[in-house]
Amino acid sequence: MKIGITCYPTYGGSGVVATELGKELALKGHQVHFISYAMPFRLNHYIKNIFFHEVEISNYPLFEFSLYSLALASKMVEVATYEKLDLLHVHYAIPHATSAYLARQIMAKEKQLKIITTLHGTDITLVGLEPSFLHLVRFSIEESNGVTAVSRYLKEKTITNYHIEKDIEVIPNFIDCNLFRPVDGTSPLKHNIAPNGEKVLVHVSNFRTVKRVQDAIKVFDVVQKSIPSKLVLVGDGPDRGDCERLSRELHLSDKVVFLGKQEALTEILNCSDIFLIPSQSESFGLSALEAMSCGLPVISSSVGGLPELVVHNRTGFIAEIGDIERMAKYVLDLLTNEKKYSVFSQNARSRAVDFFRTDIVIPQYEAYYEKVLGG
Ligand code: GMT
Repeated sequence: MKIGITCYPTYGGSGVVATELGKELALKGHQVHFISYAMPFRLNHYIKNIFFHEVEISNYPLFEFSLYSLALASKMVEVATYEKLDLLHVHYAIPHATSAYLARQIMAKEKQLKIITTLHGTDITLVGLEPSFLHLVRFSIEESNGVTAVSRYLKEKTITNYHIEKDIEVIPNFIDCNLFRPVDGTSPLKHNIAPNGEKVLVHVSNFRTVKRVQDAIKVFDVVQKSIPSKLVLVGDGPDRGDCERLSRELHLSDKVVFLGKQEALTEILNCSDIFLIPSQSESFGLSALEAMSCGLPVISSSVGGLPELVVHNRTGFIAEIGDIERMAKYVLDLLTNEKKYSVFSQNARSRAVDFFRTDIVIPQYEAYYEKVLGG
């Protein structure tokens, strides 16, 4: 198949999923054309069957506000026409699904371009609900030829929030279990972070308010009072300054390590013992899946799609949003019981391998493409 993929190219789960999907499809012989304003960050080397088409944005003085959605639609038309695309698969509804709809309308006389929209999270649960976007998002979803959501939770939310009548297919996020895997032995990074054999808690996110990174710091504060430990925070975003301030206020500056955006995630995860994801909203929790695949038990909040990923009392623990004491208790429970920790660690890895492995999930997308193209 010839597939056009549009996503946000910067750090963020939806871009990661879209890029990894494109890479896997290309490996299977499909031709994949990424259409976005920049090269997706995980596409950092040449890969056979993958092409990138940059959306150029005109900065004519009259256009005080960027016309990205329109420029994207134009590029979609151009690529779909000249590369003879079978379908456009857009990730994150706003504005990608709307641009794709426009592209399809422009091409309607020459070609029946099919559009698949994958819903990821805040496009449905937060941004899309803003009055200025609600009608647009609803329309763009209804007009897509196919719609997928990354969890059952997100599917239900979409149906209730937008009164969607269209059928939505749940296709979960996936993980390359050969890349994200437990690695034995101590790395120089581990020695650097925890020179005295401290336990390591880790959190990875884009530091937006919905991630509640401050809760991770507060959980760690309780934990470090009982056992020698460190907290590694990976990523960057709007709440980072507040998190740094909180660490200083709690006198944790020498125990909380801010690593910023990192690409060597597997190495960092393999230096860590427990993954924290105390989010206020999380439609899936790809970062938690990456950690589980490396054998890390996950302590999460009970929101969104997290309970579809984390199995309470088996691969980790789930607590109410903001219940710092309980989350800390769960962390301590695992870190002070080696046998239990090891069982949870193996369970976490098995769950990633048994349910979310790339070669289980990618065929679901291929089958869905076939279905939409045949429909
Ligand atoms: O919706 C967002 O916050 C953005 C999006 C992203 O680009 O990071 O994240 C969402 O998509 C990920 C990939 O499907 C999911 O793993 C995240 O749970 C989801 N984020 C939220 O729901 C907050």
